Amino acid sequence: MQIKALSLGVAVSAVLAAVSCGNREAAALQRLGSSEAGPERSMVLTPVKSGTAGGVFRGAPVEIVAFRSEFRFSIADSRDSSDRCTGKRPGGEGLAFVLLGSAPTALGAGGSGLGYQGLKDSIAVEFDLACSPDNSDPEAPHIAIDIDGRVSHQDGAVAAPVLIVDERTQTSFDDAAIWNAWIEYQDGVMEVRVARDGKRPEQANLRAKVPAKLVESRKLWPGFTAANGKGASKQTVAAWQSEWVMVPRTSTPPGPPRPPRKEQLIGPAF
Ligand SMILES: [Ca+2]
Repeated sequence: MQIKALSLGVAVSAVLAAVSCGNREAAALQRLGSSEAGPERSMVLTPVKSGTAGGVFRGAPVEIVAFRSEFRFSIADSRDSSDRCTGKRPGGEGLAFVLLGSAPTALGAGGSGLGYQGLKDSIAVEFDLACSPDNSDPEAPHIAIDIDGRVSHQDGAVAAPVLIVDERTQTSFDDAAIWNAWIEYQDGVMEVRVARDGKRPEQANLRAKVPAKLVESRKLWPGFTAANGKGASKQTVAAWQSEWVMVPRTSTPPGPPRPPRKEQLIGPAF
């Protein structure tokens, strides 16, 4: 609990210019907490230091009806353990892909809050490394969808957490390899896929109905948060590309649909 208190209200630390692909205007990235630019336009959300929390958000909002986002991430150099169950996996707490309904000015709670807990009016996909009994976490790395800054799987998640563990090797997305994640939203349904081999799985790992009002037809700041607890990992978003399906223009008669806005704000081209 001490870690959460320390991490609340971390102020904006910097605004980084970022190159966008195929856009009329360049978007910027807004950095929070411990995050820092890494090599090849990656973003290191947390260093290998316990108690740190970091985030990075699109500096300008999008107004969308649907989207696809793909990102590559790694969780490496794990030290000690943030896990408070029996498993004691080494490393930090994990990271979250966040869609925030207000301009990002501060991180949420760190530690088991992943830098997301307490960020109201939002929806997130968590990639949780450490079992946290107060959040009703399973004893293994898992993904889940959280809303309104609530990370407890009893009161916050919109679907049961899904374990991402290789049964044979017991490895997961904390194995220091590059993992890919695909997050897609359309018509009130969110799908999440993860893979270690870079190939988008046909079947979603997690598919859930989510409140459309948290995503559609409003100003939305997408980004990432991450945190370390007692243990620590270097948590990096190596690349991030998105296709935003923008809110249609209102005109009479209705004009042709707008093409999705494609952009890559982090990392080298996919
Ligand atoms: Ca956790």
